[in-house]
Amino acid sequence: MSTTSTSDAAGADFLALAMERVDEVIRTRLSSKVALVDQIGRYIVEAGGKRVRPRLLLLFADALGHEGSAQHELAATVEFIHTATLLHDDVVDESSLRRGRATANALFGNAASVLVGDFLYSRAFQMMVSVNQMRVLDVVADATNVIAEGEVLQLMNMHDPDLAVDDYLQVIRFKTAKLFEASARLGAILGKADAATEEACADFGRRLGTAFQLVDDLLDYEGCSEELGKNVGDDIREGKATLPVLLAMERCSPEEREMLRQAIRTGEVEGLSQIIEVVRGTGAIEATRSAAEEEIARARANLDVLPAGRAREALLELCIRAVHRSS
Ligand code: GRG
Repeated sequence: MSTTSTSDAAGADFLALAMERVDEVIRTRLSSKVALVDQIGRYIVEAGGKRVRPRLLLLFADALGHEGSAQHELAATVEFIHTATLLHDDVVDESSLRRGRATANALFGNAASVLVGDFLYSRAFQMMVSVNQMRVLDVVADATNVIAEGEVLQLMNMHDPDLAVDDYLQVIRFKTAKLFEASARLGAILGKADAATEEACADFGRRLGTAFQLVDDLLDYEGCSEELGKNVGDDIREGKATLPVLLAMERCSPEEREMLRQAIRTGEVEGLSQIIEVVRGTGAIEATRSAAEEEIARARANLDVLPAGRAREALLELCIRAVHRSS
């Protein structure tokens, strides 16, 4: 075996071990005496998920020399916040499929879903307080507030076929990239990074998160529901103008443009397969992937501030997976 593959394997092992500790924290912190909280919390958490945000936090903490247990507590904290946003988002979007299963709202109803989201969100705050660092509270409180703003901005942009690309980008930086940024920054804070290093880590997270959402949005046109674990075409069904459709409208024929505009305005998609075909036919999916790749290239440049080693290698691997994924 080559030296590189040995160190890659060591890198993967250390992360897998750290994630086991995080899963342990998640299981412990999920528990509630209220049966329905316990049931829905476990339903969504045990459905899995890629756990990208906690990995990001652990990798920056490791790269910068942190060895304590605060990393596991905070990694679980960001995963709880992420899970709370998914529960709320599926209610807002009336989604029926998530992580390859019926959504919690489809199974337990909207009220229970929102309230258990509140439980996870407030439990996350108890967890972050337990770490006893003012900067941590500042970063997490700020991130959750921006995520909520992003979701409201998205609501305001709904059904607008004239949405500007910059306004779309602002939404994804708020609703998705902010939690990636916070996760990376928290790792840097635990690693006692200086201000410039912390900013480089945060910038990496922000750019990775932006690229991640761009890919999420293209998979809604390119992917298949079985692999994605959620329904394809949901965005256009909700009247959401994402980058693939915004770019497609710049590239297609006037008749096709009118069809796409009408779908965004009304969310009526009897011709969903035709819409998907138009978006695919314009090359808008490849263009969106290129935009994600450019963002990733800028993200990677930040990694020069980290010492070479297993964590930096794993962060590079995370970049590749963020763009080349099917779920
Ligand atoms: C509770 C703070 C709070 C806010 C509520 C509803 C809402 C405001 C925000 C929703 C934000 C949201 C769902 C953004 C999309 C983020 C995204 C790309 C989700 C999918 O993430 P993955 O692919 O999911 O990491 P898995 O299932 O792998 O964990």
